Amino acid sequence: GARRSTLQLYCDLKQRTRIRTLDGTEEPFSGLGWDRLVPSLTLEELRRSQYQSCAVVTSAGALLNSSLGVEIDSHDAVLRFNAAPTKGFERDVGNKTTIRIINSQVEAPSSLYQDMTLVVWDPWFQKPDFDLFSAYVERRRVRPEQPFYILHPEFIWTLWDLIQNNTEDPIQPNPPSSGFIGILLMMSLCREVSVYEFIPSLRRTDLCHYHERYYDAACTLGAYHPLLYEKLLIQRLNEGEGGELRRRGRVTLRGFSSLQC
Ligand code: NCC
Repeated sequence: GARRSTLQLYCDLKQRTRIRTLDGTEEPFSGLGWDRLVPSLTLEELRRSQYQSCAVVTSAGALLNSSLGVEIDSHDAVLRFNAAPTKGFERDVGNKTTIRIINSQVEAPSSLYQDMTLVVWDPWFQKPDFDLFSAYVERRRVRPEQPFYILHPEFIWTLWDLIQNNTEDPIQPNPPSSGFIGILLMMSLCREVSVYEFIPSLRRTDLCHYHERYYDAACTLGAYHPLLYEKLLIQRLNEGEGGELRRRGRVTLRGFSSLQC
């Protein structure tokens, strides 16, 4: 079919992306008193006034030797993933972390996760891939002041539908990567979003993460997650100049609140 215009694509994403976190009102959580366990403000209420500019920092090896740290930290809010550190890598990735998204496989109690909003996800509630609930309850008890959310699986699968609906090939029936989830989250919370090394720059490399010596091209291209299709979709939304993508690995996206649909 004819390729839809970029604005139509943006508006489709805006219309269908509704951040949903576990609010404790559904069974079995309500029976366990989770409506009192979850933070009283939802993730969106937490940020009632939108951030002006946000950075999404992937964990890609191509960030190494990028010297992007100062640029990344200049954003109002910075999103990072899983166990990706800043300490020792400040020059390349900065050191500000406003929100961290972790998949349920990643252990929560860690000094990496202090002083920020934490968001954990798992594709299933009935039978989660990993038991995230006990760790969640424990952390809410110990640090009730820290905003900590569990994304609703329905939100995760809505994002999967978005990717499939904008892709001609049938994509694998596995959840999107944390990276894609994070990008859509920040498009909901910010007026403009800079995404770093999701679409590889000239520094593209098989180095999986900037912080460890492990080489696997699947980290960048995908195997389990429909990562390649996520990237093709995000590339279509890029409003930045080609040079920014090639040299800095930066894609510039509009936040949903800046769109008139
Ligand atoms: O590797 P990961 O992802 O933590 O990376 C976070 C996000 O950055 C983008 N990325 C990463 C590396 C790379 N070379 N290119 C990239 O574009 C991706 O968008 C990615 O989502 C995950 O999505 O949660 C994932 O988590 C890891 C792992 O569980 C955690 O790192 C543990 O700390 C998964 N790896 C394994 O399970 C072995 C990975 O598949 C997905």
